[in-house]
Amino acid sequence: MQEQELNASEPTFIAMLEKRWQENTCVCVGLDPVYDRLPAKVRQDVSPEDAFFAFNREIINATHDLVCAYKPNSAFYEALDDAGTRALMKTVEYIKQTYPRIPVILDAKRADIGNTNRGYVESAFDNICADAITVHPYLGKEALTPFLARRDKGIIVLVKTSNAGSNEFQSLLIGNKQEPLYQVVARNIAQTWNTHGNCAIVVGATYPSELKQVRTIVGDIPILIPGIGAQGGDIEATVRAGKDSRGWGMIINSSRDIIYASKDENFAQAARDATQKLRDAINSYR
Ligand code: OMP
Repeated sequence: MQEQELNASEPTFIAMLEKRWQENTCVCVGLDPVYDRLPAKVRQDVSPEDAFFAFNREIINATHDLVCAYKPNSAFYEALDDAGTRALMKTVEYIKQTYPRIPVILDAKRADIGNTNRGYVESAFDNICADAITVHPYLGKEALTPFLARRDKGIIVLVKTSNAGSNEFQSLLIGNKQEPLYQVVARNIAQTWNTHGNCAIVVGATYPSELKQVRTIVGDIPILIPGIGAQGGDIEATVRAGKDSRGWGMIINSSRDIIYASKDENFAQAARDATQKLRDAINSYR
């Protein structure tokens, strides 16, 4: 596998993230638009593609100074077919051109055999131009090598997901030590996958005690934490369990609670208010 050389003039995903944390924000806004939920004003007289893009642009313009990252989830764009893919690409391009210091996480939860992963890598990083991608660990490090070789990008691996049924596999006790699988995944990432310092992991805010365990295992590796807001994760418990040794290290995502804070014409201002409230609450517990 050809290793990607670092371009000194282009900051890595992790470097971009560190800068945003220094600006006192751990909030990630999830750009997860659903056509029927968009304000009528945004949908009026335009194609679904333009409606998605206009909605995202308004949310981004209203929140850019408050966030450490944006996270579009590809499912919401794939649901619109080609038009959705174009809206996703326009959204990432808009962030890159207008707010180039804000990293974009493509939430696509990819991973296949190594050869196939080359296609995912090209799509996410060279076509869509995201700074990071979410992947699942099921096929192991060997298969993920095309992702891990991209030193410039963030490879964000699922460890303990926020959904109610995540225990089915992720908490199975395995090995001589009878450890939960998610802890073994976290340890492997910290000890053997992160040789280029480009890994991050995902732990849901709905599992604060697991989050605390994982933080102990992975040290200061960044943790993407979804599940605040619509899924009911508690902000105080999340921050106390998830912060790193410096008091940051978290990418705390909220999607629906922010982007649908209002369905009216004031939706962008409402998204800003919700983002600010979340940022301030997080900071009050750091
Ligand atoms: P809201 O529940 O609307 O805030 O959205 C959460 C976002 O985070 C969605 O895009 C989910 O797909 C994503 N997510 C989870 O909710 N749980 C996880 O365990 C992992 C993710 C993710 O990887 O971002």
